[in-house]
Amino acid sequence: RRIAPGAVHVPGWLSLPGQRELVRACRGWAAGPVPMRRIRMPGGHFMSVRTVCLGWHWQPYRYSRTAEDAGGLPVAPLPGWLAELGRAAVAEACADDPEAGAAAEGYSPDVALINFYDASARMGMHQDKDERSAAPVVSLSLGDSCLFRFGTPASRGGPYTDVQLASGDLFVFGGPSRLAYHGVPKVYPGTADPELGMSGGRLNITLRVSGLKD
Ligand code: MD3
Ligand code: FE
Repeated sequence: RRIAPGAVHVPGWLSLPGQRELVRACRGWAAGPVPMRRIRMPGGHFMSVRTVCLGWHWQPYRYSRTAEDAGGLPVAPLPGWLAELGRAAVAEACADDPEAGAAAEGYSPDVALINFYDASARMGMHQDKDERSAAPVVSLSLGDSCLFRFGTPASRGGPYTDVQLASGDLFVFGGPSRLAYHGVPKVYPGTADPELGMSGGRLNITLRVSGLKD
């Protein structure tokens, strides 16, 4: 399960009922005050992934409490139960690799980014460095499987490890892997369990510590 120092993949971590609950919650958040939508990059292009944020609003390359790109509305709060799930996730990953999280009891994410991938959505190789904290990132996958490409912190151009992420999988990125390049080059349509209650596509929830104060 340890892909690299600080990077732990736990296939099938979420039960099917647990996944169904998260899918339902995502559906609610997607219709929230700041609805799920494609984020505009500074150069004018729109991401192919659709995103909704909880706790803090993310726009490249900063966090704010309000969505300046959606009428300045305040972002919905991050529910306590979701932060609690993040703590359990980090504790699970630490069992395999203490570097992934260190003090799981103290893990207190204040941001969730929910990404939706349709069959043609992709995410290019990037680093997540808008957070002012070294705390780990927790990733939960739902729906269709994808190809996840995991690199190193040193170079965008590889070497890479390719991993399939399926519904219910947990991935924790901490310690030396926190600034590793990563991306999603491909989604595999029609691979989700019909029992999930999704009508196609892939959801990914990431939990993060912004390091910001109100
Ligand atoms: C490695 N999301 O939201 S999850 C992102 O599946 C993002 O939606 C992808 O990359 C997705 O920024 C990949 C895996 C992931 C998430 C955050 C990371 C890997 C990470 C942060 C640091 C290192
Ligand atoms: Fe990322």
